[in-house]
Amino acid sequence: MSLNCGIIGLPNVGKSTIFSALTCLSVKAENYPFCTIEPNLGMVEVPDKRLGEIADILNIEKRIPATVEFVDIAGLVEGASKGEGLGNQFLSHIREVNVIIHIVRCFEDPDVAHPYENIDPARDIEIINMELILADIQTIEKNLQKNTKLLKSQDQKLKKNAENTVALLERLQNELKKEVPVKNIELKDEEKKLIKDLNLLTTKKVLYVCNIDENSIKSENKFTEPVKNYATKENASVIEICGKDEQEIAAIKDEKEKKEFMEMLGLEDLALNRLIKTAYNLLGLETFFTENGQEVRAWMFKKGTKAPAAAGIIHTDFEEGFIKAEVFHCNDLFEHGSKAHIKEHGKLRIEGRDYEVKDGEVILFHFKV
Ligand SMILES: Nc1nc2c(ncn2[C@@H]2O[C@H](COP(=O)(O)OP(=O)(O)O)[C@@H](O)[C@H]2O)c(=O)[nH]1
Ligand SMILES: [Mg+2]
Repeated sequence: MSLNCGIIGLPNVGKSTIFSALTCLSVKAENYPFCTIEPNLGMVEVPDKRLGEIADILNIEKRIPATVEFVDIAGLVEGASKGEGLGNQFLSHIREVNVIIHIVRCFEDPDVAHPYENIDPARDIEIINMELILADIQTIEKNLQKNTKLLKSQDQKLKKNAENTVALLERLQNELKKEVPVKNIELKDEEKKLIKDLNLLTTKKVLYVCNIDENSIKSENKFTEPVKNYATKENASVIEICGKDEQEIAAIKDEKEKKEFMEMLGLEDLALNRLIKTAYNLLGLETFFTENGQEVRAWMFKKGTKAPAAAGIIHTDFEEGFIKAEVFHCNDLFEHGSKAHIKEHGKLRIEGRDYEVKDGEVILFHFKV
């Protein structure tokens, strides 16, 4: 189970600023020996204060949060789908992510050039989204050619499948030409299956981030309204961040100093934490915990996951050899203060294969190998 977020937007909107703030926030290298961080790729811990609270009560030092991968995808400019800028290179990066974080410039700063000179968030969003739509139209065209050939196949099954695919692709193409992203087109489950491998860019969940001025946190920023309207129309999420402030805060290592600085800015929490949580929620992700006396660890899972599949997130062997799960909720631990008390109050349950794991549960899986 992993969550990959790709940061996109026009040049100079603050992508790298927000990316570097996010990635300098967190991640202890000893926990993630595998995360050789490339300049544009970083692992970020999912903020969840329950992890520390559980570990404190159980007296366990080592805590391992869930992580999200962020990619700073540069090179998206008008004409990218025709090969401008880095051209198709960035498009292939976007194909691999689960969530698109679309940064929109809502700050005025004469020292920072804007490729179109004035600040106009709706126009900027449309330029980027148009490139995504054009890229999908190209992908579909290529696939249509392939499937049109199969219409003449002697194999009836192949032929039938090609007929369905061609009809669907033509429908999607028509909608895309009207600038409707694929995620806003109603599709049956079997239709979704037909296009799954195409990895169309406009099927991805989008989180719009208004990068606002350092001065406008407390006051109204006049540029965010059009972004909110756009997001509502598209059923997308939107949050506001001041990239510059967040970067400065993230760079402060001393916790007390950091807190004071945030108070001075009038911030209760890092906007970056909100960004991570929002991306998490967008995909319907939740968290369960494991604890083995030596470490407490948070794991992300998709809402509705059954116990064996949840065990499989830890290790595939756990899923195959699943026997049962010992489960309690972290809130019961907070209320009763110890595992022994949880048991006394009958809050420790044994659950089987059909059990749906819930957010906040602490689970011990039993399995045979
Ligand atoms: N005034 C102001 N400048 C910002 C803000 N965020 C980024 N910048 C500046 O805008 C310029 C471009 O930012 P960068 O993150 O490199 O943009 P990218 O091209 O989207 O990666 C840099 O000089 C940043 O310092 C902000 O919130 N306010
Ligand atoms: Mg950049």
